[in-house]
Amino acid sequence: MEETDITFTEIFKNTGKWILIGAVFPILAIIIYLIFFNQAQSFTNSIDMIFTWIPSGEFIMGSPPDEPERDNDETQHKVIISKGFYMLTTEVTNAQWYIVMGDIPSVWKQPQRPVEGVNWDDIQVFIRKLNEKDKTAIYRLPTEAEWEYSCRAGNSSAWHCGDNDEVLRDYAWFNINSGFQTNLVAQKLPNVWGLYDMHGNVWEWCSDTYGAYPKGTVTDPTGATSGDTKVVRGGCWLGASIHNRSATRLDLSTDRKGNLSGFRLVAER
Ligand SMILES: [Ca+2]
Ligand SMILES: [Ca+2]
Repeated sequence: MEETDITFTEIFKNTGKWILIGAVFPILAIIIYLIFFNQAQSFTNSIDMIFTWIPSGEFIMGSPPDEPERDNDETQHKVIISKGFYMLTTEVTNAQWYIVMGDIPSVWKQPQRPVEGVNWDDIQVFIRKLNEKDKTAIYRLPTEAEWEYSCRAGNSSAWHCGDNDEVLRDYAWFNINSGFQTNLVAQKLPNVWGLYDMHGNVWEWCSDTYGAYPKGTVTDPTGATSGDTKVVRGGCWLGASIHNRSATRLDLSTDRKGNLSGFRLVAER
């Protein structure tokens, strides 16, 4: 018995060494891949928010002079988005707001409808609390440029799905099809980057102070340096298709709330 035990131990020592070497190399390879090559395409945080990766790039922000019903605050200029980021694939829902804030301020309170009845100041409180609660990422409102870049997803037409507002009905809730209320998020088709309801359902607050666009090319713009109002984007359930265009800009004071506006988040990690 004694001899057998010793022999077994010897064998284990030898093979164990090779098992160890065999195991270390794949683990090293995986670590190197994760550090240098992998940017996860999406992630879900602790309150079931699904974020998708938006790559860095550049685009023409604003609308061309011949776009029907455009506004004069949409002057085209080139914007460079120097860093990729994660964008929430849906508007923040009542369920997600409730988990963080403990109330549902919306007129339409179903869990999977977008939260509305929240102003820019309320959203700052939500973001601070979410950042305390969930350490998966750092959360903030998108800049107006990040919002339009994400909405267009490489498209320069009036809506991310083209210039025909008949087609828009498959992608957005607006006055033609909303039933004059918010609708559950992510029921319509997403844009090519996987984002739902960028047009319609609820207006989406951005971080920027509203002002005239800069002239010429800008990198990672963050809005006007002074002003009393913040930007909302994308239109809502009440608006006509022309008010839901990719380039449409509206501004509201930070304490303004109503059942037309909600928000989505950017995550950095
Ligand atoms: Ca929306
Ligand atoms: Ca405008």
